Amino acid sequence: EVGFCVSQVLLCLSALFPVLMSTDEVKSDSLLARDCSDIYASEYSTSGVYTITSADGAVQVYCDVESGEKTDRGHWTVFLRRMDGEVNFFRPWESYKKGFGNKTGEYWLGLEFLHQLTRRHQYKLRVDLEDFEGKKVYALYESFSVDSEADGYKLHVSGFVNGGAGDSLYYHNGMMFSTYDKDQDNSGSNCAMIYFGGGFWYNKCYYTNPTGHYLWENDDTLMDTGATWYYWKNSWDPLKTITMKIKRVK
Ligand SMILES: [Ca+2]
Repeated sequence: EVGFCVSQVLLCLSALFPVLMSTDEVKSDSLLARDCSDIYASEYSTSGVYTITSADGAVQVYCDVESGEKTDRGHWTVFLRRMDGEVNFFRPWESYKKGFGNKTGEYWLGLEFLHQLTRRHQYKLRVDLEDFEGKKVYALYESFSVDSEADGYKLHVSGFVNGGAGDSLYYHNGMMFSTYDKDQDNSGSNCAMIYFGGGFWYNKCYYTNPTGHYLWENDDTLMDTGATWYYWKNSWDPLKTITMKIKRVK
């Protein structure tokens, strides 16, 4: 809450003393932006890493300005990116809570961040997929939110729109988040452990595993443990790229 309060105070101060605190002195983008929508409104025109303010202070995040149809383009705050296997996603609860990885490459932004954003505003979710042949599809969910840690960071998604990917998240709706060291899934065993998964809203266990073991090619001899989205091709084949991104709904 501290970071949020600080930005509110500065907003008030700058309103009261516009001469003393000109907007130039306030690093407005980093201080006032709470997601990529706010940055879009001011200066940005290319996808890339931007600084925004979370409840815990400044956070770097990848903003996507390209995805979407003409009337719905950009403004996406990316919270998961898999693209080359350079980051290890087999990580404990604390990592998934706080976030990890490389903002210019693969990363997980953090469950607490997702909760803090989606408790205040309504968000939609877009999942972009690419296979090893370069084919791209997506899935859109008109509503997306994540409960508090006390409630297991439970996932809520609804309003599916098919961009060719099919709906693999219906099976995960209403699930709590699980990691290898915090089993809140519906399986008698531990989904993150048995499938070498990272962290996810595992059920018993999954129809998508975007934090799964990264595989560099589609090889039938490999086990079905890859970063996958079953309902695209009704297969467990690993995908080359998976990104999950959210956008504030006005
Ligand atoms: Ca279990």
